[in-house]
Amino acid sequence: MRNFMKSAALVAALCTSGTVQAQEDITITLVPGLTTDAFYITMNRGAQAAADALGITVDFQGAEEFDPVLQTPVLDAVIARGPDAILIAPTDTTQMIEPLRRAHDAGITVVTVDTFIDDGKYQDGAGDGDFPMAYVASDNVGGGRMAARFMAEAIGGEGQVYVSNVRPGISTTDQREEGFKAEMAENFPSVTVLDTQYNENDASLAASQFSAVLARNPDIKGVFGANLFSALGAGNGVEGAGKADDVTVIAFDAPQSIVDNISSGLVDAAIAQHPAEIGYFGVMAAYAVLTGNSVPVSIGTGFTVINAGNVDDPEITKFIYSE
Ligand code: T6T
Repeated sequence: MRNFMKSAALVAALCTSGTVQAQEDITITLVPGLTTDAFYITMNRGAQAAADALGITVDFQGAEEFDPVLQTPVLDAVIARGPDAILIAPTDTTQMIEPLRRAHDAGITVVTVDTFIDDGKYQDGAGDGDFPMAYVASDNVGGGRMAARFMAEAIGGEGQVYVSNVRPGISTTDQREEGFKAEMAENFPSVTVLDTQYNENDASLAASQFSAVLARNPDIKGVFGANLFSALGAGNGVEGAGKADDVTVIAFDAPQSIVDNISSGLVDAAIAQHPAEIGYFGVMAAYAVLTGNSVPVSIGTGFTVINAGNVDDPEITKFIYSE
């Protein structure tokens, strides 16, 4: 029955004499990494803008923590309701392949946003997780390289730094760390990158990890917070240790709290992703597939760097994430 209704929506969408037009019966569900993260709240804002433009329905269903064990039952419930497409930020590159295959097998179009499954190269005939139709995201390796360049410049090209990260197995944050380390190794050989500290998206843990790293390495020069919670925690840890004048914090992501830390001088720079763009183009990609059009298998979205020099510019602050 569900498949019949899906085909009816598709036929309606295709009978448009060659023009793309609103199809009120197309439904798409956006499944974020977690519902309470300003990054995904902003992504949903972009997704809703695209839904309004197309006259379709997009809903937002997710878990409260970034965890494949919690994301899977949410996804199963979404599959049972049978939307035409699922846009999802999978919370693990391998553990979310089989749950997402269930969506694909049910005839639901899968597009991944922000994070990917498998190797992230879809529709190339290789790998277990080849079935999503598109991946819409920031260039996370490139973003990690940018963070390394800002860090190296701020610390004078030498000294010890570390990456505060979430956990291995998340495509985005793995790639940011990879890019950060590659840039340091290739272009800043006098910077030593210490062992990564994994915080499970817990900013308090990230803050206490800074104290522990500082105790072992009193000359530590910098911390790269590889996502919102890592960066927030790193900044709090540096502040709590009274090291704001000595330790550089480079943040990935730009909620208001991190932007406030730029204004106060605690954080040197934040690499703001464009999550609204990810949501907007994710919906557009799914809609294109559902209406019989081809889509690029990979769609890259932009960054805006926020620092003390531009933190009050409205052209920049429009990229601060919604709360
Ligand atoms: O950095 C974003 C997102 O890109 C990443 O995949 C997970 O963490 C965030 O949601 C920020 O908390």
